[in-house]
Order: sequence, then C-alpha cells, then structure tokens
Amino acid sequence: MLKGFIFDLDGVITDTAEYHYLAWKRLADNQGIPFSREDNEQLRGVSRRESLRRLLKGREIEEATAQVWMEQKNAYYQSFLVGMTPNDLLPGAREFLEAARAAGIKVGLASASRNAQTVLDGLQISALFDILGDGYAVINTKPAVDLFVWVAGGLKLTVTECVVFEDAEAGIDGALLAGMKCVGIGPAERVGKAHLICAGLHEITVERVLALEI
Ligand code: B16
Ligand code: MG
Repeated sequence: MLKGFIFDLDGVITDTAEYHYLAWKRLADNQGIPFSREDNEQLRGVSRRESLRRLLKGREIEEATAQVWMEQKNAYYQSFLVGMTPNDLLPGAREFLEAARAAGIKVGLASASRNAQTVLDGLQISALFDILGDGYAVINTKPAVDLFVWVAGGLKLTVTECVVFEDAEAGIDGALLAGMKCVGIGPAERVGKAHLICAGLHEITVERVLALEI
C-alpha cells in the first residue's frame, strides 16, 4: 500500500533552476569558462560538487580552488533566495501537498540542495513536511538511492510504500533503483522512465498517484 510521498524540491515544488543557472553563469563568466543554458540542463538535480565537475567539462583545477569556487557560486545563489516568497511555488504545489496530507499520506522532502531549508522557509511550506532530507542528510547523492531510503526510513515506511516526485533523470534513476514508484515531472525525453509523467503537480491528483500501486 502506498503511504508516503517524497518530493524533490527544485523543479517540482519551486523552480530554483534559474537561480542556480544565474549563479553558475556568474562564476563561469568570472573564470572565462563558456557556460550556456543548455549546459545548465546537465546540472539538473545533481549535487553542487558534481555540478562544478560538469561545468568544468574536463578542465582541471586544484581542490582548494574548487572549494572557493563552490562557495562563491553558493553565495551568488543565496543572494537570490533572499527574495523568495510563496509566490515562487510552482502551480498546484501547495494544493497537492495539502491534499496528500488530508488523505493521511506521510510527506517527505528529498532534495540534493544544502539550501533546501532556506527555500522551504521562503515558500512558507516547512510545516507541510514530516521529514526534510537535504544535501546534508547523506554522502552519496542522486542517482544513488541513499537520500530516498533515508527519507523513507524517517517516515517509518518501507521503500515500496513510497512514491517519489522528481524532475531530474538522476533523481528518477535513484528512485527506481530504490524500488519506489516514481512520478516524473517534465518532458518525456528527461523523465520518461518514471511510472507516471506530467508537466507539474497541478496536472495530477492524489488519487491518480495512489492508483499506481494497482
Ligand atoms: P545546493 P533538487 C538540486 O536541487 C538542484 O536541482 C541542483 O541544480 C543543485 O546543484 C543541487 O540541488 C545542490 O544544491 O548547491 O543548493 O546544495 O532538485 O535536488 O531539489
Ligand atoms: Mg529537482
């Protein structure tokens, strides 16, 4: 029986991808590294460390420099988060979370971001989550199963009792590997491996997701 919904943050609840892009772009421009919006798509859902590796496209830098660059990017990113409000929720997000809770479903967050708590606070939806799994929760980030299993355990559910909502291929791969049902948010080329595909939470209902177990 499906008893828990586990949500990714960026791309599912809110669209912070643009802020991540602007922050990486500023760092890349400072360092003279070409970086386009298309390149940014490769960073969707992966950790800050992996994002830097992909941005560098094989360029080699010292570890100390990598740490400084990630701190710079994060400072740029955090400057965008200051202005976040409930207006930055994606369509249907709050309504879907509330409907899930009203149906007795346990609700968890599984985000690769170390800024997830700040984003939830800006969106004013922290109280809608029973557990927060973020970039501090586990070492192995998506596509590893670790974060999803950590959140399921926190909800006191087995993996087969959980459904993951994800916009990134890395997240969908991790959820499927964990043995969870998965709702993919975005185009089929990106989320086609999910059990159910939609453009956003505004397009689906709790009942339709619960029917995935049949
Ligand atoms: P931070 P999600 C991910 O969030 C973003 O999609 C990804 O672009 C970012 O690199 C990652 O968080 C780490 O974020 O630098 O804030 O720790 O989609 O897993 O909610
Ligand atoms: Mg995401």
